[in-house]
Amino acid sequence: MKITKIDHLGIAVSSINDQKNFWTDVLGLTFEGTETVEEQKVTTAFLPVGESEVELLESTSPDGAVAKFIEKRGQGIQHVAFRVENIDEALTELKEKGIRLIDETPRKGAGGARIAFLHPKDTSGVLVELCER
Ligand code: CMX
Repeated sequence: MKITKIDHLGIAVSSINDQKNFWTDVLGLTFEGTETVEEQKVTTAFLPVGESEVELLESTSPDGAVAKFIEKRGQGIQHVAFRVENIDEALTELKEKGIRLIDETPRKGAGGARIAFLHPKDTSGVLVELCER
């Protein structure tokens, strides 16, 4: 498995509209609009930072992963996403190594990426996303 970079940090927010000022006006990152990913029950906003990005995540439903995360822990880093060269190979390898896969096969993420999540119980408590673009 080859990880090439941190693709993005996923940050759960109660409202992209209410929270984006810090990331844009204060930090000076560029807001490039939003995209809703129904399958993940989120609206996302990517803000590029060098070769990586910050992804603001707003839930579209009270039973979505991001809504549950905010309910339990409040706003904050919800996942770390690593860019991989070949997500199918990576998932096969991780499964062989006994890592619990939330997604056995890749799903479609924002920006047309192929994504899959690993269970935080097997990853030092950090929800890890693999992402192939
Ligand atoms: N980071 C770290 N730990 C997390 C977590 C997160 N984001 N979300 C949940 N957990 C922990 C919980 O605290 C809990 O730990 P304890 O048992 O010690 O309390 C454990 O994982 C299980 O949590 P749960 O409440 O029983 O399970 P949930 O129903 O909340 O599901 C998870 C957790 C990770 C399986 C679910 O959120 C998931 O499938 N996530 C992947 C999809 C996703 O996050 N989509 C949103 C982003 C989409 C995008 O970027 O496009």
